[in-house]
Parts: sequence; C-alpha cells; structure tokens
Amino acid sequence: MSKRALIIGVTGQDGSYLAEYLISLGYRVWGLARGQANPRKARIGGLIPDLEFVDGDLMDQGSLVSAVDMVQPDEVYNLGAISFVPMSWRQAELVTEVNGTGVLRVLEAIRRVSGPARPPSGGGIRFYQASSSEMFGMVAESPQRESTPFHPRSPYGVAKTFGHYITCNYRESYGMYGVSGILFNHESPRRGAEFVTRKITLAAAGIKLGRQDTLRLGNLDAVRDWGFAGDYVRAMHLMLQQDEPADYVVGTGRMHSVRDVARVAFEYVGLRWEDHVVVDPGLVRPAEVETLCADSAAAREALGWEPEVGFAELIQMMVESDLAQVRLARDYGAEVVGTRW
Ligand code: NDP
Ligand code: GDR
Repeated sequence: MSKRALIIGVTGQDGSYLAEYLISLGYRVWGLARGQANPRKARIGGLIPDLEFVDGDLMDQGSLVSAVDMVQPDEVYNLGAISFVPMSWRQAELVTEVNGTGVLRVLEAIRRVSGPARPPSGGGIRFYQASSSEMFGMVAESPQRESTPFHPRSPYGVAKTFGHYITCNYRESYGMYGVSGILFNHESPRRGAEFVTRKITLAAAGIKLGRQDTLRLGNLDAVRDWGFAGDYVRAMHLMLQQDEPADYVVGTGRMHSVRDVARVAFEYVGLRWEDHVVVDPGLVRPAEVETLCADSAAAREALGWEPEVGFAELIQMMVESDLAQVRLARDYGAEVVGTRW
C-alpha cells in the first residue's frame, strides 16, 4: 500500500518540489488548492500529472476537516502561507489568520479526523509545519540552532512563531506526531519574482537580453543563509520518518549578502551589478532582519540530511532558467513564470 500525503500550499515553490519528491518515492499525493479558478493549480497539475487535488483554504476550518477526512493521509505537510514578509505589514491581520491561526485549524482538522496519535506506536496522522528562520529575527546568537530564542521582526515572523508553538503544544497536549522545520531561505527557478534572489536573477537575464536597464533593490547589506528548495523538501520528509517527533533547523550554514547575490548573477551574464542596481529606500523594511545563519548540526546528525547545491550554483541555475524564460517571452510572447506556480 502506498503512503498518502496531503500538501497544503502545493501551488507554491516548496509544494511543487515536495509533490514531485513524494510521488518519486511512491506516495499518492493530494494538494490542497484554494479558489474556484486558481491558475497555479492548472499549471502544477499540468506539470505533475499524478498529483491529485482537494479543495480547501487555511481560512476555512470546515474545508480542512473535509480535506483530511477525504484524503485519510499518513502525512500532512502545511506549507501554506502568505510568504512574502513585506505583505505582513500591509495586511497584518490576514497574515496572522492564514500563517498563524491557519496552523491551529490544520491541527484541529487532524485531531478531529484521526484522534490523538501516540508515537512511536505509529498510529495517526503525522504533521509537518513550515516554520521559518524569520522567527529568530533579531538574532540572540549566531549561528541559530533549535534552542536559539525567537525575536521575530515582522507580523509574518510573529504569526509563524504562533504556528511553531501551537504545533509543539498539540504534540505535548495530545501526543500528536507534529513537528516544525525551522527552514532558512531556500530558492529555485520556481521562486516567486517578489523575493530578492529571483528578482535579481530575472533582472540580470532581462538586462542581458535588453528587456530592462535597471534593478531597484532595498537593503543590499542584508545577509541570509540561502539554499536550494529541492534539497530542503528532503529534510521535510525525513522529519516525518523518525521514531520521535522533533523540530529541526535546516540551512546550509553559509552566509551571503544581497550584494553577493547580485554579483554572482550579473557576473554570470558578463555584466557588472554596480552598473545596473539602484538602491530604493522605499524597499527597505520597517524592521529588518539583518543577518541569519543556520546551525543544522542536529538535522545532519539525526536525519542524515545534507544540502547538495551550493550558493553560486543555485544563483547560476536561476539565472540560466531566467535567460531561457526571458528569451521565450521576447521571441514568442510567452509568459515569464515570475509568479508562483
Ligand atoms: P510560496 O509563497 O511559494 O507558496 C505559498 C503557498 O501557500 C501557495 O501554494 C499558496 O497558494 C498557499 N496559500 C496562501 N494562502 C493560503 C490559504 N489561505 N489557504 C491555503 N493555502 C494558501 O511559499 P514557499 O513555497 O516558498 O514556502 C512554503 C512555506 O514555507 C510557507 O509557509 C513559507 O512561509 C515557509 N517558508 C519558506 C521559506 C523559503 O525560503 N521559501 C523559508 C522558511 C519558511 P495560492 O497559490 O493559492 O496562493
Ligand atoms: P525573506 O526573503 O524576507 O528573508 O523571507 P526576501 O527574498 O524577500 O528578502 C531577503 C532579504 O533581502 C532584502 N532585500 C530585498 N528583498 C526583496 N524581496 N526585494 C528587494 O528589492 C530587496 N532588497 C533587499 C530584504 O530586506 C531581506 O533582508 C523569505 C520568505 O521565503 C519567507 O517566507 C521565509 O520565511 C524566509 O525567507 C525564511
């Protein structure tokens, strides 16, 4: 019997990689899709023909209960969120509802459908929550590990911190197998164009091919630990295969600045980033997370997880993909996949 997985957020970057990965392992996979005519559902359905869909929304408790009841999953991955941090200052209440209370709704749906599970006996549904390095925010120590205190700097980070703790609480209150992966930034050619890496790689391709002249960026000094999304979905899956549920930090342990991303991307197409990047103070955040770096020793040791794609390789892979997409757009009027799947 193949295992059954439900992915909430399947139309996003990580959802697409995770669906492909689980299907490659022999899982039967359902993706929760929202809205009556979600274009990303059609796109991902075309790309992953074995993926099945179920309707639902993190804002709608009943739909989550129905989805879990219908799928009867072994594993539920909650990757659903309004994931662009600046949105969380503009729509703080909505982001809190989706990214924070939404997690509680998923946990409740699982509890109502399956009842409590008691690991390691193995009964019940296993739950993965997409926690974030944004929870560390103004970092108390560097690098950050599982025990590092949280100090989120955005409504997004605050909502994710609630999601993290409510998952811990359901584990402690009901014996559920519920875990959070505290994932650091991870990117890919499927990254939304609003995030800084993809914004830069798309612009480097666009400038190289004569489609634009300049790139407006905010804080060039921000430092992140950037890895490849395809590597990180393996860690999500591994976290649900352990005897004991536990939370893990997942990142590469390497730090790079936004300026480094620009340098690698522009150099790859034979340009100088300094000739094209304009700093726009309007893109600087009300409260910035200046620097993040993961200590993933626990994940390496307990899960055997290792990232495979390095920083320069990742950025170059993204530029390569964007060059192809911008050429198609220029020559055939094709859509640049600049938004999420
Ligand atoms: P994306 O923005 O690419 O995808 C977000 C997904 O959430 C989409 O499928 C979106 O669906 C879905 N979603 C949004 N609102 C709702 C809702 N109300 N109900 C159900 N689904 C909804 O994010 P990523 O794939 O990059 O990230 C996946 C998760 O991991 C997110 O929770 C993010 O916050 C978290 N995370 C991401 C990191 C990263 O670097 N990528 C790092 C750490 C954490 P739709 O297509 O309908 O909008
Ligand atoms: P982040 O990713 O906020 O870390 O959240 P993003 O790529 O948006 O920003 C990274 C850093 O770059 C700086 N920056 C800019 N960012 C954007 N988007 N656009 C710009 O023009 C720009 N200029 C500078 C930002 O200020 C920031 O410091 C991502 C998301 O995937 C979250 O959902 C996830 O939880 C975290 O990563 C871990």
